[in-house]
Amino acid sequence: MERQIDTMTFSAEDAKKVMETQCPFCSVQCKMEVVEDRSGRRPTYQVTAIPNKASEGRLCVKGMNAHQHAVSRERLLYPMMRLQGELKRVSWEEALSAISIRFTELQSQYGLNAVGLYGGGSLTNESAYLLGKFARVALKTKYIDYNGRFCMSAAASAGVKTFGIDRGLTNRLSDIPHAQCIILAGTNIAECQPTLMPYFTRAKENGATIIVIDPRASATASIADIHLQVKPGMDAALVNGMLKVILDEKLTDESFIQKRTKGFSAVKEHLYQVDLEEVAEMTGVGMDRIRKAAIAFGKAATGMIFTARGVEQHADGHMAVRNFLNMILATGKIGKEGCGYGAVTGQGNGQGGREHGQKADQLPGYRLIENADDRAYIAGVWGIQPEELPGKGVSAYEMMELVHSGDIKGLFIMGSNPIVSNPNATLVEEAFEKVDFLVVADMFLSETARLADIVLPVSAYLENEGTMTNLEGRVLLRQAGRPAPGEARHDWQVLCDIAYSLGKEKFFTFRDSEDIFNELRVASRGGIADYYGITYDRLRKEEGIYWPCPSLDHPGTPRLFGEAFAHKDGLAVFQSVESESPAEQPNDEYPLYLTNGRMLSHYLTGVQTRRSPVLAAREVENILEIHPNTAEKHRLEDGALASVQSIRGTVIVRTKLSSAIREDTLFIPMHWGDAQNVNRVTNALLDPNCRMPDFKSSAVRVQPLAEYLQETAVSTKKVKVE
Ligand SMILES: Nc1nc2c(c(=O)[nH]1)N[C@H]1C(S)=C(S)[C@@H](COP(=O)(O)OP(=O)(O)OC[C@H]3O[C@@H](n4cnc5c(=O)[nH]c(N)nc54)[C@H](O)[C@@H]3O)O[C@H]1N2
Ligand SMILES: Nc1nc2c(c(=O)[nH]1)N[C@H]1C(S)=C(S)[C@@H](COP(=O)(O)OP(=O)(O)OC[C@H]3O[C@@H](n4cnc5c(=O)[nH]c(N)nc54)[C@H](O)[C@@H]3O)O[C@H]1N2
Ligand code: SF4
Ligand SMILES: [Mo]
Repeated sequence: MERQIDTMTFSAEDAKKVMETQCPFCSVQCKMEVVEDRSGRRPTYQVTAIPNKASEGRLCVKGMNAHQHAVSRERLLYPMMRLQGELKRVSWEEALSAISIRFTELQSQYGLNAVGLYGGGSLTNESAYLLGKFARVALKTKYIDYNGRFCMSAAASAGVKTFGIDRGLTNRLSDIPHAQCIILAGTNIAECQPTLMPYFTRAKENGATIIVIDPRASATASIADIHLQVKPGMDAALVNGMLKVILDEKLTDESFIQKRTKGFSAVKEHLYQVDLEEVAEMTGVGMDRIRKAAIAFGKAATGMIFTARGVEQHADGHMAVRNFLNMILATGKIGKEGCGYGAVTGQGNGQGGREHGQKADQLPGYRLIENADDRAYIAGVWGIQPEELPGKGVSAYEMMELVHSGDIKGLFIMGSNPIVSNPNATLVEEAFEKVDFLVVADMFLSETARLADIVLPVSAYLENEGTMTNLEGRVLLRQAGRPAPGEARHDWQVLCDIAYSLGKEKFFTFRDSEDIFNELRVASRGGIADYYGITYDRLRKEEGIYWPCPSLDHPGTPRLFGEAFAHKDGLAVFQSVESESPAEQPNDEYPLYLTNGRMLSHYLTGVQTRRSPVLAAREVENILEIHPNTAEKHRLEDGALASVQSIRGTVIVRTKLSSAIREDTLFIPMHWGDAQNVNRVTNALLDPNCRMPDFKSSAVRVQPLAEYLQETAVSTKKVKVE
């Protein structure tokens, strides 16, 4: 029953392969050439940056070594199925038929919504689009969401509410050097999008003031003129303080506010109640520093604000971003050169991945699944009746809760390692241990794949052609350079194959990724993220095209909001924001804040970067960044193993003393699983506006590991005796 698909062949005489590609990791999507030479005893690889408009010919250490994971011996080469408790090799035919039989059984016994899908922002636009279509057309389930919920949901929903559109950067990167003041809030570009740093240093050379807002003096803070070392989760309050100063100093742009926005009077009213001294107390940032930063931003003729996960991954992440947007609007710094906002998108296709239907409430082109016109349009493109489309499902972590409670009985995961990346990871682990049927499509046996009933091997970036949309909203075509190893297939092929065995082949007759893109173009046509005018041919000739691009002769839209915002009335919307503290405050038992984030050489849960020997060797285990005074107080020496506990769980990490962090705050990177997984500790409280978890502020205690083990041994003994 297997479909015949054209596959690329790799002829023996083809000893030297020159592959033009894009880095599989972050949202910059740096272009590079990888030369594979198989003429010697062992293949060798040479990587060279290709000049392009985003990275301007730079690569960071992850990009330089990305090919190592793609050619790793740990790649999955054939499908596997759990038989007598162990994952064993099976044929594609066996795997596909088992999947369709089990999904069909579960759905006929428990209803269509007994099966859920979980996608990712590393997938190409084509695969992300097809996953959304597969959920709604092949499985007819409402349960689909993706890892971008943890990444972009706060900034995306804030952009939609304030501007009427969510595109990571409102301008192209080349605007940055023209900004005279730049705020970098909760964004560590030096480690997370390193090839973008020269844009900021160039702005500084041009005289810009750089303001960094971060509880740590991060690598990015090294270029700051003003560093506001805020308490975790207090960004919204800090901006209230800054806005108050801007208002008091009459640095608002009244004509812009009047002509281009609405809702300012309520914000003004609200700011009258704000007391700068209280803000300083709440945020841990001195009044003079708040004033200095606010005046620098307010007075600058041009300016930009960038936020990332430090601001956004909180239960008030949406509102915190909206307050930064209030500051942009109040000072009229948008829609012109050197002015604008950037939600620094995370994953390689974190932008495109959030536009075309992987989200619980969404249809392609940012259409909404609960909007009757949007449903009718997409049903027409897909050749079904609008009534056949399911309604909206729930967010990523809420899906995990439904798996845990047994409401979702079968789960299909493509491009994520949720067991490590979800907050409150212990619940997810328990959920996956008891779920009836788990299918994972991955390149490696990740922590999540280890628990699957069926594992499907997929192609890597060097092998899989498709489009990716970078953080600027620029659509780029990534070519395939080599065949997938073993029996691995492309994500989109896997989806077509399962649809075929479910008897839904007539909706999934695609022969290549361009075919899918052509359907996506039509599905997005007239939507907010309109790709209709973008074709593979154009992408081959032009160096990427900024959406919206509604027609074949449209040049694309590098800068948004020059004349009007995307709301029907053309106006941007102010929103007054309360200064709230995070739900979990330090107390006697858990006296410290814990936040978390990234380090340069690893990527997300490390499934890929740990398979790259050069990257793996740079950071072999997880660490705890702790201020020397705090370490002393808690009897910890540099290099000692420590346990960090919240009410949810414990993580074990090696102490690294650092005076760059606040004394009341700990920082642990997110790249490790199992006992080193910081998400065993993090808080799954969700933002009511966008369902972003409160990843970056938990109350914890810390102690030497030996002490912790002794205590737990005593308490387990006690339990046993009782
Ligand atoms: N090397 C590397 N690069 C990556 C990734 C990776 O895993 N590794 N992942 C990619 C992805 S998917 C993403 S989403 C991006 C993430 O990019 P970033 O959001 O820049 O990364 P983080 O390290 O999570 O957080 C940024 C900073 O926020 C600070 N922070 C923590 N809590 C708070 C707070 O309450 N307020 C403020 N203002 N700051 C706070 C942290 O100290 C940290 O320095 O990076 C992308 N690039
Ligand atoms: N504590 C804490 N937790 C966090 C965060 C944080 O800052 N702090 N950040 C959150 C953020 S912003 C994000 S984006 C998430 C990400 O977390 P995850 O969604 O777990 O992302 P990855 O670790 O990249 O896992 C991707 C998996 O998909 C595989 N993969 C890569 N490319 C492809 C592909 O093209 N196709 C398929 N089928 N598989 C592929 C990889 O091998 C890997 O196993 O983590 C979130 N979790
Ligand atoms: S990780 Fe990001 S900055 Fe580094 S090479 Fe890849 S795309 Fe470029
Ligand atoms: Mo992310």
